[in-house]
Amino acid sequence: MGNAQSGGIPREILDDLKLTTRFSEADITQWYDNFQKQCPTGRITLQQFEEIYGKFFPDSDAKTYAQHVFRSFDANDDGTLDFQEYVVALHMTSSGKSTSKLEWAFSLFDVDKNGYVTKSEVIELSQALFQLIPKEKQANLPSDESTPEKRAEKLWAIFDKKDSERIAEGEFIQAVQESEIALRLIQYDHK
Ligand SMILES: [Ca+2]
Ligand SMILES: [Ca+2]
Repeated sequence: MGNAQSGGIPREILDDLKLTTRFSEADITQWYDNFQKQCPTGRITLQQFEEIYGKFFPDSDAKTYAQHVFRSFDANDDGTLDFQEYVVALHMTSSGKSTSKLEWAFSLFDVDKNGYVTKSEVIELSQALFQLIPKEKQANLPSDESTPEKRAEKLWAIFDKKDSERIAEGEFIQAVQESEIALRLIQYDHK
């Protein structure tokens, strides 16, 4: 039963990742092989991570967003991610609204990791997300979503907080679960 080593990835890691991310065995195995080639040390640096994001977003500027994503997964702040952290990062950044994805989205917005999201953090992430949108798409956005600042205002209004207030994780998750607009504003959808 399941002793086969697919492409060198330890079975335990493969099973664990299949369970957490629902990615297919074939995809994970393929990424593992690529990861081993690109990162022989078994760890990916911020710079490599930015390069991968750059390939995902050839028509926009993903660098700032990539830095935020990296920060949110580099729990021990050592400037590297291992393969499992890397795949979970890919999974979390794909669109969706499961609780685990929204918990992660909260940690993405909580730039200073103090357990709350302030309006200035919302503005900071709105700017990073906006840079992911290709220029020609930016031109066609609705007028109340056409700049990072407007998008931050719109999102903050859904959170129903004063400018000086902050939002806790539970409130953040609830607001996004109840509002398709909020969900759309906290993530970039390739469609
Ligand atoms: Ca780390
Ligand atoms: Ca914070």
